Amino acid sequence: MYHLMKGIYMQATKKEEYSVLILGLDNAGKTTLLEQLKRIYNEGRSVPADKIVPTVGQNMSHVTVGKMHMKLWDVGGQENLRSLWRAYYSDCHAIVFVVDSTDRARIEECRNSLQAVVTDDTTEGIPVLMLANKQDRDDSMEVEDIKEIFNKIAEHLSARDSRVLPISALKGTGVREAAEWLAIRLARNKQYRPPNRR
Ligand code: G3D
Ligand code: MG
Repeated sequence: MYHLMKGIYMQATKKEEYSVLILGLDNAGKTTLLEQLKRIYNEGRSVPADKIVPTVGQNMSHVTVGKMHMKLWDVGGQENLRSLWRAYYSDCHAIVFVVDSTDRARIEECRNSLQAVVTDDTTEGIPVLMLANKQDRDDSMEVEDIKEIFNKIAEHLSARDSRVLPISALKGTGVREAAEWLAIRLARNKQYRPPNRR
């Protein structure tokens, strides 16, 4: 009886946590976004923008958005690292796909890459947030144009939550809105993909 009670107690007190996978081509701004989220939600414990180096392997950080605990995974986006993304799909609760809005030359590569992510069986039904990053730059594509490019993919997403939002990971513009959108969708999808407890 004691053990049973203890078990129930442990279940109730363990923190609920959602894993969020941050994907996108190299140079999209994934690590900058992760650091910005830490800056906003974890009281400034982050690496300054000029100290961020290209990601080899992965960065992981915990952030708390409102009452929701998130574990954020920033996995390297270089072509040879993209094959590793799949290993994370089945354990994640949402995907954030970061797009460099100034990189017109690679927008097609970006679209194909996102397409591969969302059509994978193991990502079925989880929320996908596309972020049109670097909106602070004069040469960035409009969010409407980026939406159009990703419209075709959105057809695959019809049964799940997806959204395209404009941000500047560097300046922090739109980052709160993105995090709040995620928090709402993660909670809404709770029955389908329950949080981890730790
Ligand atoms: P990645 O982790 O997706 O590979 P990084 O990308 O976060 O390392 O960012 C790649 C470069 O883009 C960095 O510039 C970074 O400062 C810049 N960047 C990221 N987000 C933004 C943004 O919102 N606006 C602008 N203007 N630049 C951004 P460097 O020069 O260090 O390579
Ligand atoms: Mg990086």
